[in-house]
Amino acid sequence: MKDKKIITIQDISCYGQCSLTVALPILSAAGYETAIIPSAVLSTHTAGFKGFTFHDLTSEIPHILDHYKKEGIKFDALYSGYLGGKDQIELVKRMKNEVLNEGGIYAFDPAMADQGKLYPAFDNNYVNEMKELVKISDIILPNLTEACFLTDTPYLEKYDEEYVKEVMKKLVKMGAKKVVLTGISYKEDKLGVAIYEDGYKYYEHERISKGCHGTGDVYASAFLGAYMKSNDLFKASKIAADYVVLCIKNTINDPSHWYGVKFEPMLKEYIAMLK
Ligand code: PXL
Repeated sequence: MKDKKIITIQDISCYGQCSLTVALPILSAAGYETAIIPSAVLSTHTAGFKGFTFHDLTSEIPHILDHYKKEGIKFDALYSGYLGGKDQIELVKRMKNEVLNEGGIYAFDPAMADQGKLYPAFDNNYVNEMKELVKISDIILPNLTEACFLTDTPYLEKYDEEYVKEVMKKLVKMGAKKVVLTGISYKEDKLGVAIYEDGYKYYEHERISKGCHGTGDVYASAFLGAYMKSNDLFKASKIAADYVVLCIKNTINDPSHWYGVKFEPMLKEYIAMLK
């Protein structure tokens, strides 16, 4: 069987355990050749560090894509995460058209908001443009905040299954083929993933803490690695959730590690789950 290749576009936060520094090791551990397009280079992520640097790489991306087109370089999956700005949305569309193999998967992690708020770099204009990527996504992996922004739904802290189903249906109506909605909680001590494919499913697991930074990126990467092996949305969602729980458990007792999760020592458990 031909080995599968993935291309992912997201930022390099040089320090802080998110985006490419998380996606690349996890997808490599899952066994995939993974190419990267850095959307921007930052000294750190933007959630908690003061005075981070930001260098936008938008102008370089068309040249990279032109080169791939000439060389006939193509991939079995495209995974987009944190982008450097709204001009890159058009470039992600171009990537789907030009570097994704026929039958390849576009996995879209909106990576723009959490806990009811947009990340500092983004505004409503960006949200509106990001709706274009919902339309062309094979699998969208938002948290509830991102799903609410993308569907113009008021964000609620307490909600029921009907509310979650409604948000997911809106994403499907907009064009997303499958939805994996993370961080859904119906009970105080539980957290879970809501899945919408032919119908609604929910995988519930223990809640370890209020939440750690970077778990969205760990989740999306671990999900894609598992999904490309099994084509089973529920199974991949569960493996990714179980892995994130292990990573959080491995981190919470170290208060100095507030900026990300120590996912690396748990990679062997992730690999075992994939077997
Ligand atoms: O984990 C999402 C993320 C990725 N990249 C950068 C971020 C964030 C979240 O804050 O700031 C630069």
